[in-house]
Amino acid sequence: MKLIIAIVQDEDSSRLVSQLMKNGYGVTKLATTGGFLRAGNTTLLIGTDDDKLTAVMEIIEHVCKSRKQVTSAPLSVGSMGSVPGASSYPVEVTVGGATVFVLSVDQFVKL
Ligand code: 2BA
Repeated sequence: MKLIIAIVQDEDSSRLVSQLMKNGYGVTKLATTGGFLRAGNTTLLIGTDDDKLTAVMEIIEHVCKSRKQVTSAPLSVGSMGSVPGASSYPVEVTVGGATVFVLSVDQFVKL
């Protein structure tokens, strides 16, 4: 069995959960925050049999679109890190489609 941890954009999360549920997969949805953008995203936990992994990946890939987003990054000075009070500058980053981790599950029990 596999545990798929998929970090996706909030905009894609409802449709992705619907598609997964429609195809018979169990899903847990967590509200999370990305460390870089400090913006909300969604993390889905999907436990499934090994032979369904590819099918789940295809659904995630089909639903989750990558987007450009402009954010502000703090000015930093070498190893000193960000400068308090200093202005930030805009950077364009590509977010999404999905950041996916696949873990092998030793045991799955419902008590
Ligand atoms: P965030 O950390 O908010 O990152 C959002 C997007 O910002 C990233 O998209 C990437 O395009 C960009 N980005 C991240 N760190 C950067 C940096 N140091 N310099 C320039 N651009 C940077 P994704 O790579 O698609 O990641 C989307 C979200 O997935 C991340 O949100 C984070 O919540 C999660 N994530 C990504 N890689 C991860 C990892 N190795 N471990 C845990 N979570 C991860």
